[in-house]
Amino acid sequence: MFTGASNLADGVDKAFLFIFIIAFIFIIGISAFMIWTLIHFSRKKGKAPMQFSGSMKLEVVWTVIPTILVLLMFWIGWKGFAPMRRVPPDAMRVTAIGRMWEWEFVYQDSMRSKELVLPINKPVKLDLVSEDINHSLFIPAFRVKEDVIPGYDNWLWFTPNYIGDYEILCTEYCGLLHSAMIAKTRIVEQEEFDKWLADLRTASFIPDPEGLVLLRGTGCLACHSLDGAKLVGPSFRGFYGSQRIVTSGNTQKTITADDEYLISSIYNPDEQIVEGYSRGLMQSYRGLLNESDISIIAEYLKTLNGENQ
Ligand SMILES: [Cu+2]
Repeated sequence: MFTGASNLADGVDKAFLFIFIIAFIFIIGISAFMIWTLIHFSRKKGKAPMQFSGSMKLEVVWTVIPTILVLLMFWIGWKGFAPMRRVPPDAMRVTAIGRMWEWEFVYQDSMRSKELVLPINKPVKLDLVSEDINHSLFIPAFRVKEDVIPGYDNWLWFTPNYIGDYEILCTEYCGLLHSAMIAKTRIVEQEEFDKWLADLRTASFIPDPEGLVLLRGTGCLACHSLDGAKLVGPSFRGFYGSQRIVTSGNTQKTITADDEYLISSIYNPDEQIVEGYSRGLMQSYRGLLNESDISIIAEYLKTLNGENQ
């Protein structure tokens, strides 16, 4: 009947369905009784109301039945919840990092991936780490959701049991691009997973350019793309040496994107705003990036200009 894609989905769905059916019966029953009362005791019919007080039978009925129902809800809910906090000892460990505004997954030996690739039918424990503010990791298809809080060791686990691609969402409002904080989990056969992991290992042995490491580590890439896509701020692609129209105070002018402009944009981001973008969205990175960091970034940005330069 349901198509949850993890071992935990069944327990969650059963509790949900049970509570839903009871709520449904009650809303229909109560509404029907209210409508019947309105019609039956209408003033036009001229029925005299009956007066009475106290009914042991009624008191017992409306105490005992709801008590049984909520105890059943608790029991069914508990049976779905308890396994979520019992991790199998052989579970594979992956660290899930949340930051404004992306997810990153770290496999053994600090291999990093933007996509959570997992082998089918193998339990996995995700250690949840936030690098900035509160986030919450939610994989609807697996029926798992847990807060990702800075400085707090939260985790979740599940065993994926269907091959496929599923969405990972952030479900704790975390600022401007919260709604874009989406990643993918891909459940594959064991052999395909082994191959993917081996490729990831190979890729992580080729060191990234130092400038890229700085950009990534400082969180620049959440707002500035490397591929020309327009995010919160202008893309880094084709940036270096380009002519751009900026607003400084009330005056518009055309400037060349050079070292000086780069330093000014990083330390005083609101001073010169590129046409089509908004003021007040970027903090100053003075103290986080020094001038030698910026010249390393500048060297890296030059390599992003492709054939144009
Ligand atoms: Cu978030």
